[in-house]
Amino acid sequence: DDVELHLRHAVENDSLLLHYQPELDLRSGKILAVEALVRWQHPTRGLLFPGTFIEVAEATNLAGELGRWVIRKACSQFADWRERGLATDLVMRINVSPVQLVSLDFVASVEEVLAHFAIDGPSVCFEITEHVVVQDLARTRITLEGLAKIGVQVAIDDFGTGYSSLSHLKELTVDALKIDRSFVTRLGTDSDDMAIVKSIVGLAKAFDLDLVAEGVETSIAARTLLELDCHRAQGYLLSRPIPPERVEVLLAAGA
Ligand code: G
Ligand code: G
Ligand code: MN
Ligand code: NA
Repeated sequence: DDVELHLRHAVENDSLLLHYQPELDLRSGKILAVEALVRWQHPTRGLLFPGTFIEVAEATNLAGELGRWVIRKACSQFADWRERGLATDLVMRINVSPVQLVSLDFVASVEEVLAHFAIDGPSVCFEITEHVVVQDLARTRITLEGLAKIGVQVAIDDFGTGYSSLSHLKELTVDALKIDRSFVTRLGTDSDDMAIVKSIVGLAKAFDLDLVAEGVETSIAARTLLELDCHRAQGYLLSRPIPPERVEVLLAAGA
């Protein structure tokens, strides 16, 4: 339909763009990573968020192309920051869709992009959601093992909201968990959320995984995370997703 046609045009003509949301160390305020989030500069409707078009891409055969565009763009940006000395220890986090994860040439295509931009595997982390993982566990496992071989990191996004979080930890090679924001937003005032986050901190320790809290909107949530020994955080309190020029200002300031 119309959206599909326009989206295809957007992918082909570079009218998509990436914003980046910083992830901070709550102890030092340093930026540890950024998450690439796609936007569409629509000719008449203005700046569109992925909620309005990712589903269209997934429902058509555009998800693969869109996904490849995002990976290439994020890596190109990252390489540029590296060259300018802005991203020495930074990790670039990139969301990937189910279609990408089950694609047989995904790992090879990632390897090619990394080589092209001279980026080392561990500097890149793909975020997969639990809902995605359950769709084709066997195929997903093969892809994740391939990524592990080339040193690329994988995080389970929206952790805690999926159907079988714990079995995923046993069956998949992952490096990090991102605690779903529904457990984080009211942290410090809601005792159930406190118990849930505490147990996820324990899981991450037991499986030796990096842990990131998303959806940090208040200073009491940030303080509570520190008390719970979860120091990597992302959320509106720290920064909204911002255009690359604004990330550069933060990186240059040594944040
Ligand atoms: O950017 P926003 O804050 O509106 O993100 C909404 C949702 O879209 C999030 O769940 C995010 O993971 C997803 N998303 C953002 N960018 C991408 C992308 O490049 N690829 C995929 N597959 N999902 C994305
Ligand atoms: O599913 P994923 O984690 O990729 O989602 C990223 C989305 O979360 C983006 O749409 C981003 O704008 C949004 N987001 C980031 N920080 C916050 C926050 O503190 N509160 C809320 N409500 N949304 C956030
Ligand atoms: Mn994400
Ligand atoms: Na998430």
